[in-house]
Amino acid sequence: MDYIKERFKAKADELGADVKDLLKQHGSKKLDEVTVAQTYQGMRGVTGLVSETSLLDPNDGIRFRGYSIPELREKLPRVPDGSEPLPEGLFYLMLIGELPEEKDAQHLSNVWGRRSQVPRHVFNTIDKLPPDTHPMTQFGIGIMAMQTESVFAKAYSDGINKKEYWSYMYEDAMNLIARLPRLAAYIYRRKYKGNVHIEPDASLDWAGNFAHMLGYDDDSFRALMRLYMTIHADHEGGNVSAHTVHLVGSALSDPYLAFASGMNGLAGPLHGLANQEVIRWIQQLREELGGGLPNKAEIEKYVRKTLDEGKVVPGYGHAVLRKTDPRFTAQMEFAKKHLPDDELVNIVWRVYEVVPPILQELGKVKNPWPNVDAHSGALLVHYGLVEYEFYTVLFGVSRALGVLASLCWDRALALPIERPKSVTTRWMKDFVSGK
Ligand code: AMX
Repeated sequence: MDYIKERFKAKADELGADVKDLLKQHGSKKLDEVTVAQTYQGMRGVTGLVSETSLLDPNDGIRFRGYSIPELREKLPRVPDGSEPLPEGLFYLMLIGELPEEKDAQHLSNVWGRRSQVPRHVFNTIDKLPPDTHPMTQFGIGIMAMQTESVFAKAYSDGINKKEYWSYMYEDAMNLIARLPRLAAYIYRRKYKGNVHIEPDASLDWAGNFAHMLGYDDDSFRALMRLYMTIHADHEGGNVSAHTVHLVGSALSDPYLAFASGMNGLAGPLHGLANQEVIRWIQQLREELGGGLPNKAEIEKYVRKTLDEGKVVPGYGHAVLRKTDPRFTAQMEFAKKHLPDDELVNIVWRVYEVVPPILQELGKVKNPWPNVDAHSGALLVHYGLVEYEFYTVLFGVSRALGVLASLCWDRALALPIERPKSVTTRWMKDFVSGK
């Protein structure tokens, strides 16, 4: 057995025993109380899920196994002379719960490189779609087409002991992560680069090779891709994409089916699609003003117009966060180092000065600060990746790391099928009137 898989199994056995103990001793202890409002309003603030890979603090932002984004940028392995962490290292951290050594990240690069072959029929399926199909739709269909490769689905249909589920799920998760960059690059090159494809470079790391297959071989773009793939990977368990993968996986749907479902959630404009919306929104602002760097008064007018039209300001707000997203800050730091004079990036920074007080003024927006999506598009545009409809696919490739590591944990801990209770408004009215 691969040594990382063995380590995972040992950690899972250990935690499994802890969980058993926890349930035996404290299983009936109350964690929370649920209000009528929470039931109607997206279950906000209800603690009802376990996700081992990361934990979100409303003020400090995301921590992956206890490590913040600035800490990860310092402590995770990098390529020689590299400035940004390797996502392989983050995956190891989320899966095993300990910081990896360089050789562990390298090992994952090699394993994923070896497993990265995408079957021909997946490309053939994508080729049948109208070229203007949204890249996220193509991505979801491509993942579904790849489900033919699920070792879990095959083993389950052959008949396996439930104690072995985790092992097949793990194999599927590793294969899927390995293949996603190739699939995503295929979709990009087919739609935007005349269907001319670039062969993988086996000497590169997972994110570096992804950048290469997309057609961007600049060193700082590769660094950006490593950072991008790291910071978008996980945001605890309740966000739409992570929760969906967990929910669908709980029915023992294999990782291809579960992950494709999560990607359909990521494709929503209030979730992952916000990154494309941000760039579209800024481009419209520029068009209205005839180009150039808008001043603060012009931005303010545009923001107010957006709100008056009953629209949200994309890239701002969050269901859990209550401060500027550290993923926004990490990208801002990257931009200050690599592209401080870029005009679009400077617009993003100026928007950051203007939007929060306006949203605060509304009195209802719980978090007026920028989230991850407010910055990512401007960085990509700088390097020439201007096709903003593709941005959520990049987010999705990264998100695979967190949600699939989590799915491995779900099966290793033998979590049951998820099935919360729902009620009707009739039931609710009877309940509040004491009937
Ligand atoms: N612009 C305008 N209004 C906003 C707003 C924004 N950026 N963020 C929140 N609001 C509004 C809500 O629409 C809601 O209005 P309503 O009562 O009239 O329906 C009110 O403020 C209260 O909302 P909230 O409790 O602060 O937020 P939420 O938890 O319901 O929603 C989110 C969170 C992210 C969907 C919301 O802030 C939003 O729509 N933001 C813009 C889209 C975006 O950037 N999404 C990406 C989030 C990160 C990610 O998943 N990738």
